[in-house]
Parts: sequence; structure tokens; C-alpha cells
Amino acid sequence: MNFPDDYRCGLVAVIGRPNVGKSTLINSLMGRKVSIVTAKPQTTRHRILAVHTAEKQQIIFVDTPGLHRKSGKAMNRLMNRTAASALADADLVLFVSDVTRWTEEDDDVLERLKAARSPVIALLNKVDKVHPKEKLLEGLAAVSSRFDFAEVVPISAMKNENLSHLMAMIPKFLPESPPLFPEDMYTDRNEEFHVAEIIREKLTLMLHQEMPYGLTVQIERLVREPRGIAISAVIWVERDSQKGIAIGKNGSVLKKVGRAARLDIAERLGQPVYLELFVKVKSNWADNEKDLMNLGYEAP
Ligand SMILES: Nc1nc2c(ncn2[C@@H]2O[C@H](COP(=O)(O)OP(=O)(O)O)[C@@H](O)[C@H]2O)c(=O)[nH]1
Ligand SMILES: [Mg+2]
Repeated sequence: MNFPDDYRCGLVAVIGRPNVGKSTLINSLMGRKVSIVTAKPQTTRHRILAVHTAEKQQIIFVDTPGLHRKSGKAMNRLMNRTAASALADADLVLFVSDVTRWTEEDDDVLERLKAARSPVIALLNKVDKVHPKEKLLEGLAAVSSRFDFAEVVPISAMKNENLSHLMAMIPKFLPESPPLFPEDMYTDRNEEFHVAEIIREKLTLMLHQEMPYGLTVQIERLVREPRGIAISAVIWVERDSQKGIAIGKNGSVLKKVGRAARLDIAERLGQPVYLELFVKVKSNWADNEKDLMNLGYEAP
């Protein structure tokens, strides 16, 4: 790849409490789905890089798990550590909040940002929910007074509002550097990772209450065959009682999850997909450091 001498490249960490729209923002900025999205906390559990390459700069967005208070289990602690370490490495931080709801967890996140040295742009997300628009001014004033932000920008990640304005202000915060990733690489995660995430997304959307937090997905096999891509995946749950819920009456949940996931994966990989799902119990995996590592939850 040819790049000019004044090319810029750096890490932009997207930080905030759960559910404010961090992953939605990254997907919209990238113009493709890199990270899964649901209305439930704990949807993003890993640090995921999304690489946006242009003529004059390469922006490496870092999607992170939401920083949160409840950190009982080993996985929750790991998620908080993951988000905190992304913060430490960043050239620029995008602090995302929900313009309709400020909580104590937002205050906690701001406390952490004070310790970080990188400049911070505050994003007030979900402005599509604010009517009339004059009400935004209050929100802007309130957030601006809380921290010395480099910029405060109202956006709608979902409706693509003000995102090109945001994109235009990012490069000046990045150091001069050649690109760190090849231009055709848009994420650091492999195919199996994204396939597992898509399955977990569908499960999370389909199941209610606490269930989604107790499950994780592991790809056992992903093989390209002449007829298409054959995938088998295990859905791990924490307890026997959760197994029936994940399977559903006469397998109804598993069937629906399988169908929705298969369509999404096929679209992503551009080939027909044959997907087999199995539900298995690994007792308390989310509170066991060793299980977490074996299931792909790496420490930062
Ligand atoms: N109305 C509205 N909803 C949004 C917007 N951005 C995200 N959401 C919703 O907020 C929920 C959480 O989004 P997600 O990106 O997973 O949040 P994250 O936990 O911070 O990564 C999902 O239901 C999204 O559809 C937005 O700009 N407007
Ligand atoms: Mg997320």
C-alpha cells in the first residue's frame, strides 16, 4: 500500500457503560457489522478491533465491554479489565453516553477517564429519541460541565446522525504513522470468532432475563465443503436447569436461533451454511478463570 509521509494512524477506544450504543456506533462508522448488538448488557465481552482505512489515515476503533459496577463473577472482572486496558493504550477516547439517561455508572466511567492521558471526545448518543431538539442543549451543557472534553458531539449511532462530522474530527488526534494493518483487513478477529458472536447474538435476542449472561458459544468445526460451509457449535451453559431453556420446548429456541444465525452467517461469508448447534453444561464456567481462557476470554 502506498501512503503519504503525513499519513496518520492510531487507536481510538470506544468506552462507556453497557448499552449506550458503543458497538452500534462502530458498525455505523465502519459501514458494516463488526460487533454484535442487542438491547442487553454484556453483549460485547471482548476487545474487538475495527480497522477503518482511508487515503490519509487508518483509524483503529477498539470496541470494548461496557464498564460496569456489578463485577461479581470472574467474567465480569475480566470484562472491566479489558475495557480499562483499551483505555490505557488509546490515542483518543470516544466516551459514549445515552442522552436520555445519565447514571452512576456513567460517573464511574468518567472517573476512570480522568486517570487516562488521552484526549476524550464525549458522544451523546441516541439523539433520535429526543423531541423537541431544543432539549439537547440542556444535555450538552450538563455533560460538558462534567469533564474537560476535547469536543462534545450529539449523535445517533443508529440513525447515522452527525457521524461524518465525528469522523472528520478524529484524524487530527492521531499520531503520524504508517498504517498498522493491511488495507483490506477490517477486523483483528477471525471468521470463527464472528460466527460464534452471531450465534450468541441470536441467542441473546431470543432468551429473556438473566439467561444470556450464563451462556457462551464455541465453534467446534468450521469447514469449507463443495456444498457450502459446515459449522458445528457448542452453546455452553452454566447449569443443568439452563439447558432446557436454551433448547426450548421441542427444540423451538434452538431451531429459531439456528435459522437466524445461519442466514446471517451465510450473508457474511457469501456461501450456503450448514449449522449444527449443541447445548452443553460446563458448571459455573463464567466464574472459572481456566474455563474462561479455554472458551476464548483472554486476559488483556
Ligand atoms: N434509539 C437509538 N437506539 C440506539 C442507538 N444506538 C444504539 N441503540 C440501541 O441501544 C442498544 C444497545 O446498543 P449496543 O450497541 O449493543 O450498546 P453497547 O452495549 O454500548 O455496545 C441496542 O438495542 C441498540 O439498537 C441510537 O442512536 N438510537
Ligand atoms: Mg457493545
